[in-house]
Amino acid sequence: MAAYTTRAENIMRRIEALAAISDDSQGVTRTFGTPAFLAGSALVRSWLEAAGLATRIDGIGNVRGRLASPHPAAKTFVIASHIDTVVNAGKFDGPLGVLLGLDLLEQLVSQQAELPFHIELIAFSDEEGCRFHTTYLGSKVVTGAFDNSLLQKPDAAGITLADALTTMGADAQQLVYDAIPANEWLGYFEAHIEQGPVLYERNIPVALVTAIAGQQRVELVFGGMAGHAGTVPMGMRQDALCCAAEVVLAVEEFGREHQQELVATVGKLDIRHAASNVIPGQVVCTLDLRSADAARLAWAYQELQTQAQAIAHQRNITLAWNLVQQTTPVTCDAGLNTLLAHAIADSGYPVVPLVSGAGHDTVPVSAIAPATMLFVRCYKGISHNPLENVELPDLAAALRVAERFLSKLITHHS
Ligand code: HGY
Ligand code: MN
Ligand code: MN
Repeated sequence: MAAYTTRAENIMRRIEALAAISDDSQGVTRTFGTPAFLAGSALVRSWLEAAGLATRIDGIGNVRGRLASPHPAAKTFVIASHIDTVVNAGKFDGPLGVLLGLDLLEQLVSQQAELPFHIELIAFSDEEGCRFHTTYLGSKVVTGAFDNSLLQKPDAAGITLADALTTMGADAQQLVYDAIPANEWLGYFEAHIEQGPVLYERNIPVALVTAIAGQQRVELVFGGMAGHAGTVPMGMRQDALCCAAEVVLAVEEFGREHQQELVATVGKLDIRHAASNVIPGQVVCTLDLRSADAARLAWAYQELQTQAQAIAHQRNITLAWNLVQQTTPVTCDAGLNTLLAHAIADSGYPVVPLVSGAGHDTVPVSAIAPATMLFVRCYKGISHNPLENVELPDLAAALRVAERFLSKLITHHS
């Protein structure tokens, strides 16, 4: 275990070095295409190059490193996670999976292992979807699921994704060639922090992910009537913010009522042309709705839309309900999960099956390839927060399990 601890210390140093690159002097923020994002990508690429991998940055900004098998016709096994972050993020959400994967490949290179399949390590460029509110841009390109209409999506400043790619020096016309054809995929492995409290509560370092919840992300635009705060009588107002506030509380109430099967969150709220002496005329907010059960997710989506429209109607406010993106719940591959479960057990840990409430790049990948995920304990399950933390022994444990898993996979295919 001492060797794994030493290797884990090296991974930790890299996680810290990447976390030091941020668009925000206070916290960790590297959203898609920003200067910090580009600097972070360049650093990760330099590590992949130093490891001896054939590296490139593709048309959507993914950093990719390939370790070829001597058998050209072999399939490709992808080890990946993401290096973009939310705003004021933690250090581990994404980079842990990329840099743990890099360590695995460094070992294979140093052993001059003859691989029965190619391995591609990918640092995906936009899992969080913070800038353009569409997740998985990087993994959708690699899986051939990228929708070119996304290129016209504007960010908050009106810059389209196509413009952002041009600024990054990326080539949107190249995207179709950046996919790994479906028939060339052998499978996919992602190590990721749990971002939930189960492993912390049960004092267990790792878990096996069995499924990933589906998501519906919605933009709600409330239209009222801006007015003078000093002259419009209370009974004559069409206050878009008070309407949005009632809907936000209704979302919370609905989520609490059905908390066994779903979660519902309003994470962003923007008062357009806000001023303290103006009755809010337009308010835009987001809804993030998730469930591991596809039918219940669809039902909850309709229920909340009906409730929100009724509140708006009763307040004489218009409501535009714009679905921004949705993903159905996915299940991880039984065969790969069996191998991973054996690797966990052989490493001396209990095999804990967990459903992920968080989305991951595993979601688009699972549409075309067998995929499996290893969860790593994080402090109190806190994530999307600077308090996010992983202890060195848990990182060493995850590395040991992941290396056992990869070794089993190589043996299985040799
Ligand atoms: O929002 C999520 O589930 C992930 O962190 N992108
Ligand atoms: Mn993540
Ligand atoms: Mn995240």
